[in-house]
Amino acid sequence: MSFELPKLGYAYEALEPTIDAKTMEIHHSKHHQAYVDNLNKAIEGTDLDGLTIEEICRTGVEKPAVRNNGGGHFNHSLFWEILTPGGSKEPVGSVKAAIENYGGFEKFKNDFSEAAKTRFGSGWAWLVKNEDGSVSVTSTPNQDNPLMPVADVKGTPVLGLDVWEHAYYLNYQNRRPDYVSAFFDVVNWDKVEELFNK
Ligand code: MN3
Repeated sequence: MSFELPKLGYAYEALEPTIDAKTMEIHHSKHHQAYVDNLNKAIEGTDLDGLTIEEICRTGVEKPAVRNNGGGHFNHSLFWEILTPGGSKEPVGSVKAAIENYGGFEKFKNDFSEAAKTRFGSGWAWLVKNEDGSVSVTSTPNQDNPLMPVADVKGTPVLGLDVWEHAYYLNYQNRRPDYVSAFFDVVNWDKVEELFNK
């Protein structure tokens, strides 16, 4: 069984002006496709073949090709899902309550933005659900994620932001902070809530 590139629930241009159509097209159809293809090659004929992408991230990332491409596939699949044209402005439901306990939406936004802006080089910023139902903010290098045993903060990712230059360079060039603050305009908090309750 091999992994496939997921279809987006919106058009490439639908997230403009936050994320431009060309960036979305290259990011989804080239970068993510390459992670999928290379992951399939890396697991073919191994005992990882047949596991879910979450299982692979949790247990199978000793091999660099699996870590990089398995992470790449999981991370991007989540990223596309938590974006939506126009965004939904604020957290809802259980994740809203968890963010209140964390210190509130403003504190979360500040900490998440700081994590995204200060991640040196390529990587991701995350909101993760901990086992006790609380939330933490963290970041990971490259295509690592909080499901992986190698992560500093482990938990279930419910919101992620790609801060690789390929995610924003066409529109924002070196202005990663502008990309990070614009990101909040297109977050799908209903989807974050769904992931939180899974
Ligand atoms: Mn990317």
